[in-house]
Amino acid sequence: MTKRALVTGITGQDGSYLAELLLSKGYEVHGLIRRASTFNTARIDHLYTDPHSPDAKLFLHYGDLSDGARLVTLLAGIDPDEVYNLAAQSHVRVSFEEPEHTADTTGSGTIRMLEAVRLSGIKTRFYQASSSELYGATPPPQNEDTPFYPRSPYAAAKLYSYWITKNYREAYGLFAVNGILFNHESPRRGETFVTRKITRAVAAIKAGLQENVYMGNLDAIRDWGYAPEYVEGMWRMLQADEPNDYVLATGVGITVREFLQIAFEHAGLDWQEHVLFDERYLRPTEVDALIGDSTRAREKLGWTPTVNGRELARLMVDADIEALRHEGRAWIDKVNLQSWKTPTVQGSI
Ligand code: NAP
Ligand code: G4F
Repeated sequence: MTKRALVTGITGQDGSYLAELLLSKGYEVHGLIRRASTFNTARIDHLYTDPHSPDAKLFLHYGDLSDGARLVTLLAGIDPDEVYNLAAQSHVRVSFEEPEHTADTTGSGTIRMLEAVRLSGIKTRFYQASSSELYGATPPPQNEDTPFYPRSPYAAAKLYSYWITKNYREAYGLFAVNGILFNHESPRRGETFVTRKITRAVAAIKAGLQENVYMGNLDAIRDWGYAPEYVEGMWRMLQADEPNDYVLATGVGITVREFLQIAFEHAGLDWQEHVLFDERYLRPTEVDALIGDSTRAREKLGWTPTVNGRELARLMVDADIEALRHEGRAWIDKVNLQSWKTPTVQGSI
């Protein structure tokens, strides 16, 4: 029997890798996408085939986590074996500027999905994209027993989602799990998250297209892993005999400063000659240090990460230098629209 999965957030970094993984395992994959005035499917275009073809395995459906009725209709129609709820306003800094929207999408969106599962009467397994941001001010190492202390509207919204997922597991016997994922990156990472912002800047500076990059707090420590390995962990959580919550992390924490240093050095550049400070990239409340202990996932799921932050910096610089070489003018134009060159173009992200 072909398994069916529904992925919300399929157009995002993780959604695209998860769709690839599920298709490679023979799943029929359904993705929720938002209607936009321009195409927003660049990360999954390579997976898409004409839905009229008998070989089609990937199907996209318009919808939004703010529209509960639509979610019920979709779930009832698709009747998936597995649901991966990855959709969210996922940017921490932006959540301070759009706290209400973040609460609606990143928080209430989860209860809409869970209610859609319950009201549609389907039998499915449910993955919730929880986050190491939940730990916030609690010092590392952090594991499943570490107390939460959220430090942003984003983290507070994810805290609600974490608990409501657990509640539906206990109240309704739903096979629902929280993946408490530490930061994970890739060449597909959104351009305004710090790793990608740095590696794109390195590529542009190396090519002589810009001189500087403006950054915020360089002292923050993050446990950066590789996104394709983390979506494998998500899938493993839904294959377990019993539902449980799991941390996914490498256990290696490095500062933003060290990531910068490695990324610039990899391209033969000195970061101190190109990095400037702009307070707009600071957060009203910062998360100083996240370093995860993923013993439970390693022991119970056999999940083992192989790429840490230092290796990622080099991998992502190589990918951005190659992308610039390959896409040429189009990539440069995209660079020019981003905030690091002309900080007035965009908001404080
Ligand atoms: P991402 O690249 O920002 O992708 C977010 C996805 O959510 C996009 O597909 C986006 O659609 C969709 N989305 C946003 N608002 C929506 C709405 N109202 N209705 C429907 N879809 C909506 O995020 P990611 O890095 O792949 O992360 C995936 C999930 O894991 C997120 O929930 C994130 O908070 C969580 N997480 C991420 C990390 C990490 O380090 N990456 C760590 C822990 C947890 P558009 O493409 O149309 O914008
Ligand atoms: O890359 P970031 O924006 O990621 P952050 O805030 O850690 O959140 C990411 O990981 C979470 C998991 O822990 C996810 F839940 C969330 O969805 C997202 O994927 O910032 C990382 C660090 C922060 O301490 C920030 O203050 O980098 C620091 N930073 C310094 N300068 C900067 C900048 N961050 C950004 N985005 N831009 C800067 O110029």
